[in-house]
Amino acid sequence: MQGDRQVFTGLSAATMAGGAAAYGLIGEAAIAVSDGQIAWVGPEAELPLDYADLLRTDLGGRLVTPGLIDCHTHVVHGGHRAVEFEMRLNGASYEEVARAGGGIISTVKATRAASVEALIAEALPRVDAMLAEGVTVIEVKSGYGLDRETELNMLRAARALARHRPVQVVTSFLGAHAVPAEYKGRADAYIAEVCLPALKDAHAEGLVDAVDAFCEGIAFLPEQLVPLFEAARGLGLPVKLHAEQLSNLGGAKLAAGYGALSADHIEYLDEDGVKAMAGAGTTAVILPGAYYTLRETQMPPIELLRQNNVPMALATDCNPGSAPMTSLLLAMNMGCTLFRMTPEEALKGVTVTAARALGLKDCGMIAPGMRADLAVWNVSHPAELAYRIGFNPLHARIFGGKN
Ligand code: DI6
Ligand code: FE
Repeated sequence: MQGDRQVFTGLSAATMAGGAAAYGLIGEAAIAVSDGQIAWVGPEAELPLDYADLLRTDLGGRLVTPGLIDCHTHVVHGGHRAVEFEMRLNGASYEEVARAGGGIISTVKATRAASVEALIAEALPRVDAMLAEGVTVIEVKSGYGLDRETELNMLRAARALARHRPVQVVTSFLGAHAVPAEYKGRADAYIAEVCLPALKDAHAEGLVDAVDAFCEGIAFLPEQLVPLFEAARGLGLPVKLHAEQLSNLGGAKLAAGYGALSADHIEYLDEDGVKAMAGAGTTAVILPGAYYTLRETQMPPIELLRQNNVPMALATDCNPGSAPMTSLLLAMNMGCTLFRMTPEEALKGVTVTAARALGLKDCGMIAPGMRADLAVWNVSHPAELAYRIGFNPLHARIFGGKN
């Protein structure tokens, strides 16, 4: 690294910081970095004298965006479900897969069997794939433990990722992801006896940044989540929700009532839910990788979200069941091709709006005072980032001013 204060020149900057130009684009720009933060950004010709003598790096005309933010992942988990994927493609029914020990329960088994060290080691290659595409912030959920100790271990592993790699990790407690076999048919008891005590302990250990849950017929009904959201409120933790993924149970509305940061998936969200989110300032997190993997046909209500000014983020949902995906660039492409989002909405969705979905105020834009998280791309136009399929044009990744 080249010192604490430096200037990048010879670049165009998709600042994502608003303004008249699409992408907040500034051509022939310069970015001054000081103490890990962005000190100045603007046309190179207007670089203030204060920065004129600093070490300069010419980026050869490349595009610079904020570092990308993957705001919804289950990147920490044990094992994989490729065999189940293969069984299904060979004609096995859902029941046969379940009888052979497949589904979410198989991931719970593998995750419970793994040590914290093993969970970290399994997650790191997936994290590396994300970082290789310019990701500088990753949200990581628990939710494959479904017992106190394993839920805490998943969050400990998530926190440790930020000690192994130059990346910010934001955690979500997802104890209410599924009802474990030992509580089958007793979801309320599971919440009271396992989820709430585990949340309290995880919070006391500093492991929780937000509380998430899966609101669905196969998981938890809205009224079953009230005690969890009340507990989150009591602890001063923000909430978010996997809502309206497979059916409309009014989850997004419940979450909005608690001032949720985000409602995620939302394929089956209706206008009522959109309006509730708009009123609460809740961000929509769009997850096209799960839609694709499940061969869903119900699209999230993109146009309604637009009309109601609900900001849309995009994420991988990286998980072993419905989205074995680590590419945020591919999520951008899918958001455009499958859901007709624009390339600018897609780039906002993995930068400024993703930061908002996580309640982060110091990243997601190239603007003074933001942490100097930057992605430098071998592309000339920002739309190229969502346009290409399976091609990674990253030239360099800078986290907190360091590459
Ligand atoms: N929604 C999903 O699509 C995943 N979890 C969730 O809440 C599925 C997780 C899995 O199958 O492992
Ligand atoms: Fe998810």
